[in-house]
Amino acid sequence: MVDGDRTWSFVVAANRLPVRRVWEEGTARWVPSPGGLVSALRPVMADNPDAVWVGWSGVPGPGTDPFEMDGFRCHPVEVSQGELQLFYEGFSNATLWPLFHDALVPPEYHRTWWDAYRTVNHRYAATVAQLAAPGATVWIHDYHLLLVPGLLRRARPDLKIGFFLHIPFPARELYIRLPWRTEIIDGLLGADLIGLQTPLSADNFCRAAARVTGAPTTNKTIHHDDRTTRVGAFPIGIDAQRIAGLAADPAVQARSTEIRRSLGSPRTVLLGVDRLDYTKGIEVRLRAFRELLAEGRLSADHCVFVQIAEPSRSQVTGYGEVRRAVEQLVGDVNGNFGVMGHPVVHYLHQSQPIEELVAMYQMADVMLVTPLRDGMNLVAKEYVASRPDNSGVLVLSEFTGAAQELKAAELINPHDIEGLKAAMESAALRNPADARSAMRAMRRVVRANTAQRWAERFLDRLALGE
Ligand code: GDG
Repeated sequence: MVDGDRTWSFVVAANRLPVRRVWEEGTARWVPSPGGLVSALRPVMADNPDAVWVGWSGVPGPGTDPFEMDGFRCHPVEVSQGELQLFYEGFSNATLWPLFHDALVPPEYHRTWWDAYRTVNHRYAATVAQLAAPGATVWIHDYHLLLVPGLLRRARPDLKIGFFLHIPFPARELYIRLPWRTEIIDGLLGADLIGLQTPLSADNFCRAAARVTGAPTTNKTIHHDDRTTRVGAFPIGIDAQRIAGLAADPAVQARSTEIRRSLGSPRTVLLGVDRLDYTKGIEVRLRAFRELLAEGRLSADHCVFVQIAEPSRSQVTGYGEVRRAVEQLVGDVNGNFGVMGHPVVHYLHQSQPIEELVAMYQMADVMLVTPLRDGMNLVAKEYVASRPDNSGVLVLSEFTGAAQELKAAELINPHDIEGLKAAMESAALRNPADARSAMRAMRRVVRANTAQRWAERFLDRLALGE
């Protein structure tokens, strides 16, 4: 039990808590919710008696009392079923998500969604204001909570406020379509430090802020309302040690061998691992694969393509469509190129535990990460961290944050299908020795910029105040 009336010197606020509520045989319990953010913040949160995490439990309806789980002190925020539809599925995932990903599907603008977004952001800000000790540091995360820095600044001018955006910030010309563009920029400018995944996103944000507020922006600082907000690129990393540990685990290795055998021990395994999201470019890579098979440049006798598509946001516009398109392509490729008992594409629309993902990373010769737009893409980094023998080829979209760091990957433009096909073909036929130096270079990057380092760099800069 955690004392709900006490205050804390370090507060993290994110849409979700680091744990989620599950119901088994009529009883509810909390289970850890693995993910990049949780492992990044573990070193600065877990077992720090003065740190608390504010977020939603994942279950709509009345909140529960604060509690401690897996070393994290958690303070749940209530989100109702109606708010879930308007704030989460609506404004967060059908307005902001598509707009911030280059309007890959048309963003929808509804005033009722915006009202709910404001209400929920007010609730988060009020909760944090009540929990933060005098002069505390607060770190707010992602596009669900863009108004919280400003609301909090007004309520608690004494706080040090950091904000990190996990998704891209779009070009100014796109951003200014948003009917509430001024309110959102004002909200963000309540922070002392705003972190983005890439220098391009940081530039985009500064330009949008200058356009909307008319405030002078110099060298990644914005002066507005007698305050200065600093803006910087802080590319997120992964818990490389944990992934490497799993890759070295004999049980995971055995599973990897078993999966490959179950695929018919093909010469080349190509792999995609994504949330089933229209930003991830799953269709593009399937179409490229189909053409390579049709042109005889790759052969179904030697190649197998495995696509893991984690179910995601099935109620939101655009997600049903991408699922149907992907499943139709899988059926088409298998119908035309598979043989009885040996499909050429293996497709799972199921969530997989990280151990299973690492076993797949280990058995894949070619990893296909082809998003049309992605803030970072942790899957690319996890693949690299799972290849201790330096084998394997990463085909990586230029439009991911990861491409800024993993320059030795086989970089592709996912809009250029001929270029993508050429990269997939050469990756599938690559001499393993040629691939080794690229993988070695990428492994150095992934090991140097871990999630833990990312959190330290952000928090150090926030503490410095310059
Ligand atoms: C957003 C931004 C940014 C676990 N089980 C499955 C699964 N996981 C884990 C993966 C990986 C994570 O989920 C997915 O992270 P990504 O970065 O690839 O993608 P998003 O979910 O879109 O994350 C992104 C990230 O925030 C962090 O800042 O990099 O740009 O969009 O750790 O191991 N993943 C999949 N299936 C599973 O069953 N696909």
